[in-house]
Amino acid sequence: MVDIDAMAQSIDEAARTHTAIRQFGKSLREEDAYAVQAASIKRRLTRGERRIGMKMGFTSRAKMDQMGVHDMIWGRLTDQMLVEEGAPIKLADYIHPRVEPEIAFLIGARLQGIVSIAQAQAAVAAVAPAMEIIDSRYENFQFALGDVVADNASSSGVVIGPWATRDTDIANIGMLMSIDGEVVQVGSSAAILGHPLRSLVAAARLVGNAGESLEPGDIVLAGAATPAEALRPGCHVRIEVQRLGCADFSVAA
Ligand code: OOG
Ligand code: MG
Repeated sequence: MVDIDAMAQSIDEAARTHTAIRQFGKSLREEDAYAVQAASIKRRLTRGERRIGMKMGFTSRAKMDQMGVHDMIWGRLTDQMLVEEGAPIKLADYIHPRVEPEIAFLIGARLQGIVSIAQAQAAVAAVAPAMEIIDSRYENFQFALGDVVADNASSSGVVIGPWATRDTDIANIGMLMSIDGEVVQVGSSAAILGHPLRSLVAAARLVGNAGESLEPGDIVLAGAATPAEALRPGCHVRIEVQRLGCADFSVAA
């Protein structure tokens, strides 16, 4: 018997106290792992956090190869994860955080289930350059598929830049992430399933499988286009996305 609630509590505690835990390992099946994720998010919502959308994971080859997981996954975002520009984050609030370049969608109309790229695009209100701060709750930032799913796909922080109109062409735009002025990752939005909108199509299907939907006002992260980079004390991180502009945040010294 898998004790979903006990696992959810242990992951939630790990996140809350910034303390790494042992991996559950390969015996945790994907289906049970999503139940653990849902239960651990429920604990956060009970504490007063608000759901703001979802994130896709492992939608690029670069991310799959970096982490050794080759299945698409998803996680839930809450308002507590939003990082405001100009308010430095503290490393002490995390375990071993990393940052990665992303594209964010703002949902304008309900989207769920099997949809076409055109339908997905029509449901988008706006797109933005973004970064995700991921922080695995497992020792050494290592996990099997079930582990990372249970851990809400390592979701930890979200930085969103200015919103652009939904008809901005994002099929193949340059994405450049720099730390303290030095370029650390360069990629293209095309690395995300060939087109970031395909990630939104997958997002609609995956939340649909869970009996949920993407609602107006939701944020959806399409998944990183490049590998993630470790955060260091005092660093300043910037993402620059062609046609979409920039987003920034810093880490307290
Ligand atoms: C899991 C989350 C993957 C992405 O953008 O591919 C992800 C991890 O890498 O820890 O967020
Ligand atoms: Mg990500």
